[in-house]
Amino acid sequence: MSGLTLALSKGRIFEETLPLLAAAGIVPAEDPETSRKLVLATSRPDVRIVIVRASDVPTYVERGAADLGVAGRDVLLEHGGANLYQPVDLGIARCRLMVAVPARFDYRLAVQQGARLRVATKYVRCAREHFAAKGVHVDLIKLYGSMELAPLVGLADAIVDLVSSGNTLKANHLEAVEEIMPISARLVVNQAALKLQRARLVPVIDAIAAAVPAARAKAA
Ligand code: PRT
Ligand code: MG
Repeated sequence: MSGLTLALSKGRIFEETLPLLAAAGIVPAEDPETSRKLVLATSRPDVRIVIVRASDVPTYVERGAADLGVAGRDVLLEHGGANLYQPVDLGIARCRLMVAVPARFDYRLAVQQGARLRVATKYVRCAREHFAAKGVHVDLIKLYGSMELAPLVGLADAIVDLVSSGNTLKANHLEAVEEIMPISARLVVNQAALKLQRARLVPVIDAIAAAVPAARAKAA
């Protein structure tokens, strides 16, 4: 392939990446929310966008099916992402990975007493590292979504999930009790493509990186 393929997920990543792409002269020809197409042409004949699940972006880029992509730090940490070049923190799709419990559950006391906690999460890897570093014993329960439900039905004592406004926790009578890490989305680039497509890739990476401060100021 002589052109560039960019992997993006629908929703907040796509929306928040748009102004950064525009700075690199890349404007998608269609909106993935309304079109059902998975391959989108752009204003640049040498750049196309593929629409994939957020958690699949590292796989597409690592294996060279896409030359570059945008993925959350959460997704990259869970995936591993060791073979991906990660040149730019885009500062978009910001949130925090947090431990949350039902309002009636005394997390600090349970930790102090050395209780074994049942923790439901999609972020098993990050959760395991966090609790191991704290010396807290946990049974991790892998879920693929709606973690907030788990404590409500007695499946878990706590959850590890992404929080942005906090409204989802509040609506389910949960409280954030600990921050594991701040999250934002990163630009990820295939390492072989960086060598073979250098002349095309580097100006795109540089233009995106240059647009980050303005996008951040707007989001703040
Ligand atoms: O939705 P799908 O299953 O296809 O995949 P996904 O959930 O991984 O994708 P998407 O598009 O929802 O999220 C893409 C990326 O956005 C994530 O990988 C994060 O890096 C980032 N991001 C930023 C978030 C949030 N903010 C966020 N609030 N991802 C998810 N959420 C969810 C959170 O899991 C919880 O259910 O929103 C809910 C909490 O939001 P508040 O505002 O109520 O606190
Ligand atoms: Mg989602």
